[in-house]
Amino acid sequence: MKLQQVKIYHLKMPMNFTFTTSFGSMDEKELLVIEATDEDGTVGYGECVAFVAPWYTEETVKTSLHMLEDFLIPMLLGKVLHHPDEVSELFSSIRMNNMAKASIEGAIWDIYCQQTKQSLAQALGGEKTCIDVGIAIGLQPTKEALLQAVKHAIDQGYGRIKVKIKPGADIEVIKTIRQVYKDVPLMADANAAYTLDDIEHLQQLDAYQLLMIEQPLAYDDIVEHATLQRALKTPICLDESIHSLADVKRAVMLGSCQIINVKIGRVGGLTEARKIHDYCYEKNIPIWCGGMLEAGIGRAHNVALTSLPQFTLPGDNSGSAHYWAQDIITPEVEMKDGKITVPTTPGIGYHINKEALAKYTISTKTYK
Ligand code: OSB
Ligand code: MG
Repeated sequence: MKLQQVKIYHLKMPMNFTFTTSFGSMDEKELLVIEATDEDGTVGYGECVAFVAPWYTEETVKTSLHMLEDFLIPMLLGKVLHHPDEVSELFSSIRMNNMAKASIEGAIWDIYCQQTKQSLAQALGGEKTCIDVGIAIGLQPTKEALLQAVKHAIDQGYGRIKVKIKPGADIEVIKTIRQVYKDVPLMADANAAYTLDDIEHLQQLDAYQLLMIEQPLAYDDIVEHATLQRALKTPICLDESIHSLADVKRAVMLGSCQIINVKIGRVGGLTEARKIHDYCYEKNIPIWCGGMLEAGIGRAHNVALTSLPQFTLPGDNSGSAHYWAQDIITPEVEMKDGKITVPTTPGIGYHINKEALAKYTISTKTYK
């Protein structure tokens, strides 16, 4: 492989719903689509999952553009690569900026898979033919809206419900759902909204058989989560705190969590995500694939990654139609009876819908 050209599409896509977390609300998504062309003409696609504002991690759409344009793309153009695993090694001299790194690494994985005539799932070592998926429900304005959203999700077939919580909208939220749905696999995501002062408060969640509580404490903490985990029966799952396999090892060493949420963008790409998978497989630590409200390309990468065996818990990878009036891939990612079929055709397994891509594009830039 030798990259000859990279084209970045900057998209703005209206969402089907307003997504509210402990930080604030979103009803549209800006994202970058990375179109990389090899010297042999093979074209691969990646998606940058960073948001416009740095509320989840430090990255934004603009910082990603900057990193891609000024550092990452120049490192890759004209460089001979034998395997996509070499990309993260090449990028190791650049600190963090994992979503930017992952976006172009993903496009290179796509090229590699097409050239070697294998699906992305297969190239990563995926075994499942279909994956179980869950849904993430944002904070709702009323109890009625919350129950309505949960009912809709269950009716659609989602096998695991995640709800966002924050101080003032936590125990009641979970209690409201549990009173109606006694057995539904349920979990809560706090997006770093609590501190160790809330230990006793959070212990109330132990009464509701939650699968886990995701990222209760600070976005950059691994140490205090160990204290909280010792005080809770409910398993802790780390999301924001995990940027690498090294972070996973630290969390395991300290007992900061029992479950890991793996996001390709947050950990810097598929190669690092697979390393985390392999480590957790060995240690028998349950993992699942998190979501970043992806458009189709990022979603396709998530589906492929989730086909690996240690992704034993349903991820936040709902079907395209949940998020978008029209996705940018064809066919769209389809969820049926709580499952998504893993594609077997070479590459990411979906085609780019050029018309939809053009419709949502607000600017493009080409690098050669
Ligand atoms: O914390 O997992 C999170 C969305 C954006 C940023 C962070 C998170 C989320 C989700 C939604 O929970 C997952 C999805 O449906 O893509
Ligand atoms: Mg989360």
